[in-house]
Amino acid sequence: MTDEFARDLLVALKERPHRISPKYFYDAEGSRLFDLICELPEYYPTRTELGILERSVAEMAALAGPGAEIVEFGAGSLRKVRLLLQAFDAPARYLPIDISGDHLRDAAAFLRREFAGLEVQPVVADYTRTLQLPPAGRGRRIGFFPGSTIGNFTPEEALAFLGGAAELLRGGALLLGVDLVKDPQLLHAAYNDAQGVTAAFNLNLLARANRELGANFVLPQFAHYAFYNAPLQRIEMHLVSRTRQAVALGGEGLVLEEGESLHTENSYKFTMTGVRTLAQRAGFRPGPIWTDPENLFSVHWLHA
Ligand code: AVJ
Repeated sequence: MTDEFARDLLVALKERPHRISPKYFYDAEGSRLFDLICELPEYYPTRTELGILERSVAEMAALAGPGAEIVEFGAGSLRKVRLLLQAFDAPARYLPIDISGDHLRDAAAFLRREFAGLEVQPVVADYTRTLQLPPAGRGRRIGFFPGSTIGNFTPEEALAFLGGAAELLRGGALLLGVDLVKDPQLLHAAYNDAQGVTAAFNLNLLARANRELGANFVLPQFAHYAFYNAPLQRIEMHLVSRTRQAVALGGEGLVLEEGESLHTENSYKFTMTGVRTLAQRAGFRPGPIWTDPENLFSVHWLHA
């Protein structure tokens, strides 16, 4: 990961526009900051999705049927999948897929203790690439991709990911959590919180480069800049250079001009019909949609 980070950051600084994958946010400190984001008053997605799952998990369990196995793309917080495991009828197996083996082992140990009789089979893999899963059991295979993580993909990547998931889950379904298009002011606030946690999360990318790669980014010389790009239906996060400055990375010297930006994340927002159309093109048959009273967030049942 460190080598890949060094290589990608160097490429990001040399090419224009400067851009890097948001996957590099998530070292231990970045994951801690993301957990704090999820608790912010302005950041509605986590609590809204949890509310939707709590209200509708019985219906989801009925659709899944007995002895289902849950395949989670990215082993995120255990809170969400725990709701499914508690409500489903004798779930047979839980297969969390994550690139972090440590995180997976911790999560697996925890759930094995909590759900006796549940087989937990972690898969250390990058779920954005082609996946090999252990042979399916007898129950239906239900994919779980919450948190609107799909919003980090470009539309082409999202289609490719969903196409792969549809094949992997054939005969079962995908439970997909998606953030919705809404008042731009609400979107803007969710990525520009008053306490500056999102700014710290964004800047942690440079702090991480200083820690891991021996880079010399001066954090106060960079501004967190997040805005809603309405025509592209996405929040964009950038780190904008406040001055002309030199950066040393991997024995190379680079210059950032005043106002130059490093694009660190896209977070696409969707309409409900947009999700259904995309899912259909990827080989799913769209099923029920659950949402909150304010239509902030949506959870989709997609038949594979
Ligand atoms: C984890 C990708 C769903 O896009 O809202 C939160 C990440 N970035 N605040 C999102 C994030 C800034 C989050 N996802």
